[in-house]
Amino acid sequence: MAQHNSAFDFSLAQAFCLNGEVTEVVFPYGEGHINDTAKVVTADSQGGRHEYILQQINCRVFHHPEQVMANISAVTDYLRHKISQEGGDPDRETMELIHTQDGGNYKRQPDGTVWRAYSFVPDSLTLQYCRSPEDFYRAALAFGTFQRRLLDYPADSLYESIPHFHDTPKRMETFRQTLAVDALDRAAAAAEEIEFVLSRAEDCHHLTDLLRQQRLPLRVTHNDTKLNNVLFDALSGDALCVVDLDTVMPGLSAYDFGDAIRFGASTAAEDETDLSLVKLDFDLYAAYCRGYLEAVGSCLTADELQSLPWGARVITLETGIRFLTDFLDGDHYFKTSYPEHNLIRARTQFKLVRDMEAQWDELGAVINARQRSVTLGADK
Ligand code: GN1
Ligand code: MG
Repeated sequence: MAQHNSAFDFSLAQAFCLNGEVTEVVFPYGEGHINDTAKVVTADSQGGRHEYILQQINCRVFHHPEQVMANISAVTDYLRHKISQEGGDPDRETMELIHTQDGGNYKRQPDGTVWRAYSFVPDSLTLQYCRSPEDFYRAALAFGTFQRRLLDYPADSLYESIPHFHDTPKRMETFRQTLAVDALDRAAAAAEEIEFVLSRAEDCHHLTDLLRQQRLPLRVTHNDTKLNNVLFDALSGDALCVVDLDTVMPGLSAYDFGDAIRFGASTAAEDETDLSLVKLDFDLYAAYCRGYLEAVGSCLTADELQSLPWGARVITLETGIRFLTDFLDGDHYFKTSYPEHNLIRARTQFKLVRDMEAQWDELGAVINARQRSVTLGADK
């Protein structure tokens, strides 16, 4: 008997070249804040079992889904080739898009929704938090390797799937405008958080100034490097593959390093209400530095390495600003489960920023120490 959530349209599965008949659907699946995801299981005529991810692209966030899909298709093709050349297993180390029956890579439904399908990597799992620094070290290897494999990719051939995505000063500008309107009279409930943001206007410029001065190179970056965007091998525990490539586009190494720290080095969930539980875990931070620099450190410039702790501080501040803006605006962007959800999320981000500020010298020292060992060739 097929088990499924009634909200999932089974006919959709027929639009894609899935192997066999659908036997099971889990919908919604996963923890994403933007797209709607289903896990679909099929059985072929020999009784073989196959698993897929079907995902509805949020077109309020991604205005040009065809451009998002063109980026993902080009980048995953490139990665497959690179992984094969390196002697890896492309079926487990990158995502595989499943084509539609008419040869496309997405399907627009009569109701206007846009869907795509991926193979589900067998025997893989995602983590919402690190069980140990080793998990985070492994995730860092995966994100660092992803960036290293794309070093030669022609960055200007990619579409900017969300323009100004990590343009923190622009995020600040949007925050100020939203605050000025205060459409739902919510500003009073967030007075402390608003003050927190306004007093850090200068920090928002740190990375974009360096970029403008051409002191940091544009790379092909992932831009959404949450721990739960890494697949781990269920058996060995190794990080296998980086997923959620919607925002792959030109960016700074500091964005990817920073977003990973923001989420994965926190001791609590992004929406933890008890702020005394939310801390930046220094051991997790150090474990991430080790894995990331091991995978890609020798390819980064000295200024880029120095920018990494700033990436953590700026992206965490930026994400808090985005949550707070969405709270003031009436929760149109991120999925929420209750009215203060975005405010709660903003608070955890600001708590992490405070922790980073308090441990600022120590965060830099970890990078400096590893930079020295890489330069001396001792990082083996
Ligand atoms: C969104 O969809 P998800 O959960 O991977 C968001 C990220 C935020 C993140 C905060 C396209 O990511 O930028 O950092 O939520 N993605 C987009 O958890 O806005
Ligand atoms: Mg995402």
